[in-house]
Amino acid sequence: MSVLDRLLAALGPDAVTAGPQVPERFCHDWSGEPAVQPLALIRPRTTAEVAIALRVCFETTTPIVPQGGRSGLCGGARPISQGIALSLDRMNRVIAVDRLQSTLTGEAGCVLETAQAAAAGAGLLLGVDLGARGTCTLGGVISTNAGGNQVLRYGMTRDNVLGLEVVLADGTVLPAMNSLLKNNVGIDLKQMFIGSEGCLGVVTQAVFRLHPRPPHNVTAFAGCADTQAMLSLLAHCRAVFGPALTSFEVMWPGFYDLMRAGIGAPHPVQGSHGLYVIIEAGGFDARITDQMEACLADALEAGLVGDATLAHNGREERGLWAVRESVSEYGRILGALTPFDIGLSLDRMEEAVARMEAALRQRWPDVRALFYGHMGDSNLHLVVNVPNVAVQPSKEIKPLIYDLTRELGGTVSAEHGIGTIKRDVIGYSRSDAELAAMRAVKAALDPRGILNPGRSFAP
Ligand code: LAC
Ligand code: ZN
Repeated sequence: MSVLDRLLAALGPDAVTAGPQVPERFCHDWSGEPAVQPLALIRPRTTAEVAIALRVCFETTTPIVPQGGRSGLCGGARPISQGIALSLDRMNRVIAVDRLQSTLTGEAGCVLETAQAAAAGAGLLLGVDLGARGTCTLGGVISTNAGGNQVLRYGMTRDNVLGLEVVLADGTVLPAMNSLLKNNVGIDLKQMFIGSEGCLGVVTQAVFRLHPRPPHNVTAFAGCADTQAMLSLLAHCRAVFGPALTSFEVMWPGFYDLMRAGIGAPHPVQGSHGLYVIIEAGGFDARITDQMEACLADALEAGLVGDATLAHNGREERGLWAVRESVSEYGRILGALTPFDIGLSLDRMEEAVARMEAALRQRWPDVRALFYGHMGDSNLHLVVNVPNVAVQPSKEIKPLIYDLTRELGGTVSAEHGIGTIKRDVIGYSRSDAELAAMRAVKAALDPRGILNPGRSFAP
C-alpha cells in the first residue's frame, strides 16, 4: 500500500488530501520561496490523529512538515514534494483560561489573536504579540520561539510557555502539560521543542503563562535625528518606565517612507527625521500617559527627539503602528525580497546599518534596503529588493549581509529562526560543537529523520 493509501485508510478522506487537490495556501509560507505541492496534506482534528499520521510516516520513512499559520519568513513550513504537510489548523481551540493560576491552555492551531482575546476576556494578558497575530498559531510561535513587539517586557515565546503536549516522530505522545511556574524535575523537555522548528516533534497543545493585564497603556511616535539620539531615547525610556516599557520599535526612513506610501498611512509627526520610533508602555497607574508626555518633553528638550505625538484612543494607536505592522504587505509593495532578522549589540547598530546599506548599494545602485526592528531587543530587520531583475539575487545579497553580521559579532537569526533560507549560515552563529549536540538530540528523538528534514539544524 502506498503512503497515501495507508494515511487514507487510517485517517479517512476528511483528514487526508492528495497532492494535486491540496489548496494553494498550504503549499508555501510568507518567505516568498516558491510554492511546493506535497505528496498529501493532513489536517487532523485530535492529538490521536496526529499520532497516527506520524506513525505511518515513521513506518514508511516519509518526510513530514508541520504547519501552523504559515506566516514564517524562513521557509520552515513549506512542504517537501515527496513529503506530507501536516496542518494543525483544525486543532484551533482555546481549551481553558485559568484565572487563579494565570494560564491559558490551547491547541496548537489556535490563532494567536484568538488566544490573546481569550486571555483579555479573563482580564489577563498573553505576553507574545507580533504583526502576524491574526494568522500565526500557538504551535507556530512555539516551534519558532517567536519574538515580536513586547519581548523587552515579556520575553520570547520560550519565556511564556509552561507546558506542551508533543507528538514525537514515531507517534509517541509526550505529555508535558505543566502549568506550574516552578517545576524543577529533571530536564525541562519542553524547551527542546520550543524554537526547534518542528524538527524534534509536533506540538499539539500548550500551556501559556499569562500576565496581569496593564489597565493603562500609552503609545507614542517620535522622530529622532540619528542612531545616537535614538539610543539615548531608549536609555531614557528605560529609566522612566522601568519594566512598564513594552515596545521600542524603530524604522529607518527607507522602510518608513516606502511602506507608508504603499499602505497609504498618514504621517503622525511634523517633518522628516533620521529615524522613527514607536514607544509603548503599559502600567497599573493612570498617570502613565502623563509620564510619557513628560518623558517626550524631556527628550525634546535634550534634543533626542525632533517631534513626537501620543495616541489618544485605540484608533490613533493602531494608526501609529500601521506602517510598522505592514509586514503582510511586503510582497504587494516590494515584490520579491530577501529578508533578514539580525541580532546585534546596540553599540554596533549604526555601523551595521551604514555598512550593510553601502555594501548593497555599491553592488546594486538602485537597491531597496529597508531597515527596521525591535531596538529594545537589539534586533534589526532588513528587507532587500533589487528592482528590475527577473530573480532576486539572494545568493549574492545574503553573503554581503551575513559576513558583516559575523564580523560585527551578531546573530543570523534573532527571532525568525533558520528554516531553509539560513541553513548555509547557521554556523556563523553556532559552534560546531553546538550543532553536533543539536543533531545528536535530533538523532535520538527522530532516528529516521522524518521531521522537517533539511530545515534549521536537521540533516
Ligand atoms: C517584524 C517581523 C517581520 O518584526 O518579525 O515585523
Ligand atoms: Zn520582528
